[in-house]
Amino acid sequence: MRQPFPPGFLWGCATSAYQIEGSPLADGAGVSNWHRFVRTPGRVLGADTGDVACDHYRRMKDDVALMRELGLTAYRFSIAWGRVLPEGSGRINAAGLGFYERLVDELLAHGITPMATLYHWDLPAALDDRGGWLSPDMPDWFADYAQVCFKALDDRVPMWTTLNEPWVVADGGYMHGVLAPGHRSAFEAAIVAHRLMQSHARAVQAYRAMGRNRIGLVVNIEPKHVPADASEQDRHAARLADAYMNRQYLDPALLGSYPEELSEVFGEAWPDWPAAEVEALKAPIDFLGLNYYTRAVVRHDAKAWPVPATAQRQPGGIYTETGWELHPQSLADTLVWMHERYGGLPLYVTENGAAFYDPPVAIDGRIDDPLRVHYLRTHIAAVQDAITRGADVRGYCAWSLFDNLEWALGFAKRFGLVHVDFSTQQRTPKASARFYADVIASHGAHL
Ligand code: PNW
Repeated sequence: MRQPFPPGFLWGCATSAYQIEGSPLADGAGVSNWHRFVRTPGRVLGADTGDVACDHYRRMKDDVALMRELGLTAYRFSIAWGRVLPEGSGRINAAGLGFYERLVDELLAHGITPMATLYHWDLPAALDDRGGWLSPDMPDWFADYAQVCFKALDDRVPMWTTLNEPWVVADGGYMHGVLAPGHRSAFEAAIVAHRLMQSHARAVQAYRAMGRNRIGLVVNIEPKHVPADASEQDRHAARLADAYMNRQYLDPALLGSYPEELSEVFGEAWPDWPAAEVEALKAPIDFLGLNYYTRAVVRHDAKAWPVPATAQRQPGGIYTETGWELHPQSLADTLVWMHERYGGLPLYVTENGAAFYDPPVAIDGRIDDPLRVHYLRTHIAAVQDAITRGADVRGYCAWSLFDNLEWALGFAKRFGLVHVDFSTQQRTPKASARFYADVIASHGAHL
């Protein structure tokens, strides 16, 4: 028997600024690293950009009305740093900040809890020019920016997150280079990981001094499994993969230490950080956010870098359009693992969803996306399993409210519960949006 979802459990959708807003330079905003990256030939599929995206910056009121229609009780969005501080530090741009003030007011007027993320990958280009996440000044810049946001919005925003998926920032931006700024260096990635966690800790400390609500960290976790006939070498590779992707950020933030496997993963690129500096990465947070999409079944692979492991395709598995295996059981297991390893902190699923091929809008205006409905149903049930197994899970956000700019994959991959026609900006709720609305209306009883 599954326990019912607790009273007050939040039902949300998540988005991020650069992926949906458009109008990247409006009202005095500064250029971001992504604004540049999408203009670098060969970086983004189809040369797609966030110049218009879902035009949410201009359609915000209608979009919040749509959230209300679906019955969302929470909305997770991110703040574009360069709208607030065009040069990344120093001068505050009141007009840019004003957009988020209006968004938050609109959400509250519709009874929707705002969940604000300070950093979802769009860095002011002016800071990138000064070293970006490699710079030892980043923790100061980030803490200053965070305080501007807290000061303006903490009276209305009950839940904050510092960083979205620090692993993706370091790995995508500085190790493999598929995301902005597109560097490829293990030496840089190790430094960036450390600067990210220093910045997180500094923002949390600033919040403890001036905030009145709750602040946390959002990580992406992908459990690393091995096949039934795994060798000791396969198992070791899986442990390295787990340390690199799943514990590299949570351990310092919550336990004040880096996983010991990281020196093997990074080799000569792993800096010998002073113990006191590592201990200082630990800061008391109020909740953890989990972005969960898939698991990986890995084998040792000497050619893979930096972790000598590659994921094996599972015969009979269901795969999404981004090549991710559907595996809801791993969501339940991950929530229980986080609960046990990190001291029973309140947990939120801050992203969960799937890109599937969607049929075109039918004549009657409906879009049937049965695979996405199946994905959501099985994963929300997995959240309920985790609650039944004792994890303190307090909310769920589907990724994503809209089809949007899937970073380097452009607009080709659709994660939305709401279809967006990018030539007309017409929004059409898919069957998955209707399904989710019914789940919300029944507080999880109609799965
Ligand atoms: C997340 N991985 O990114 C991001 O937070 C979203 O902005 C993004 O649109 C969404 O997932 C869908 O991709 C991830 O390789 C990117 O494990 C890569 C991974 C995980 C999450």
